[in-house]
Amino acid sequence: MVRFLHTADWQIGMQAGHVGKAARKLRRCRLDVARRVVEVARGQDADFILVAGDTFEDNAVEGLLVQQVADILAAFGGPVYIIPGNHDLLAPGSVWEHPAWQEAGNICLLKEPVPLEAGSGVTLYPCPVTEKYCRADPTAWIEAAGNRRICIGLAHGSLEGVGADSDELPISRQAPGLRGLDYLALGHWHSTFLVEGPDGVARMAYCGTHETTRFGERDSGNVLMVQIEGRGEPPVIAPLRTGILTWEKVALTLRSNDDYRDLVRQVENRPAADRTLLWLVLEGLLAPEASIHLKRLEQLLEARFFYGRVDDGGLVPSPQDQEWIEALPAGYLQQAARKLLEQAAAGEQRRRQVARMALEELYMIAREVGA
Ligand SMILES: [Mn+2]
Repeated sequence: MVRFLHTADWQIGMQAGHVGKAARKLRRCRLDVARRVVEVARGQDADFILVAGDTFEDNAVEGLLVQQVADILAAFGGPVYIIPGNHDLLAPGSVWEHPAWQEAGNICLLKEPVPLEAGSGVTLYPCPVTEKYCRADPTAWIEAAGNRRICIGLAHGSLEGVGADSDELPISRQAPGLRGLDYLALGHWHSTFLVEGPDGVARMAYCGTHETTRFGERDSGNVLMVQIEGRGEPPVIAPLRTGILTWEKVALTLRSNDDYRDLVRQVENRPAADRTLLWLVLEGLLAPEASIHLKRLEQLLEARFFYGRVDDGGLVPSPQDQEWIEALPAGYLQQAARKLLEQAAAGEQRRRQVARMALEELYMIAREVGA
C-alpha cells in the first residue's frame, strides 16, 4: 500500500500584476500555502510528495525564492519527487541548478525520463519538461506493463485534444492503460480534474494549483491525497483544500439609492474579507447618492479586503433632469418620454413605478444610440 500527496503549479514568483497593489501579498501567500501543503502531507502521513511541474513561474525567479521553496519541501522530511514543468523547464541556467536542491537530502529532482525505484514498493516514471513547446506525448517512453511494483507516472502537459493549448505537451487520455501505470500525476492545468478511463476509474488526475491564481479559475486551491492498495488496484483519490483565498467576480445592475445601500451593506458584512479578492462590475444608473456609496465601497474594499476592484464605467447618469428629453429627436420619441415623465411623477403607485422603469429603459437606449 502506498499513500502520497500530489501537488503542482505553485507558480512561485508569479508577478501577479492583475491584482495591482496586492501583488506582493499574493506572492507571499503562494509561499505560505506551499507550507500548508507540506503540513497536509505530514498530517496525512504521506509516504512521499509528488510535485508535477511549474513549481516556479519561470527560470528567472530570484535565488532567494528558490532557497525558500527548497526549505519548505525539505521540512517534509520524507521523500519529495519533483519534475520541471514548462514554466521552469530543465535547461542551462534554470532554477534547478541552485545548490539548495543538492543540499536538501530528501528532495529528489527527476531530470531524466528513466524509471526510478522509490520506497513503498513504487516505481516512478518521471517525464521532466526540457523544451518549452513540444508536440510529443511526454509519457510515450513509459513501458510499465511488465513491472510488478506499483507504477506511478509524473508528467506535465495538456490532455490531448482538450483546451486551447492541447497540442503543447499532449498527454493521451488513455495514458495509464497504454503505459501500464496505476496512477499518472499530472501538472499544468490549474483546476483539479480527475480523468476517468474507459472503465470509469480515474487513474490519472490534475491536482490543480495549491492556491487560486486568478478570477474565474474553477476548482483550484487543492492538493490530491492518493492511496493505492497494490499493483492494479484502483487509486483512491481525495482532493483536499489548501488554498486560503476566495476570488469572486460579481456583475450587478444598480438603479436606485436602495440598490447602492444594499450593496454597501453586503460588502460591510462580508466575512473573511481579508482573504477575499472581490471584483465588482457595476451597470445601471448613477442614483442621486451613488457617489457617496461608491466612495464608501472603495474604502471598504481597500481597508478590509485582500484585494478589491470596482468597475463603474457601466453606470450612466440617471434621468433625473429633463435635459436629455430635450435632446431627443422631436416627434414620437420625445412625446413618449414626456408622457412617461408625467406618469412617473403622479398617479397610482404601481403605474408610477412602471412608468419610471420604462423611462429608465428609454434613457439607457437613448444614451446607447447617442440620440
Ligand atoms: Mn505548465
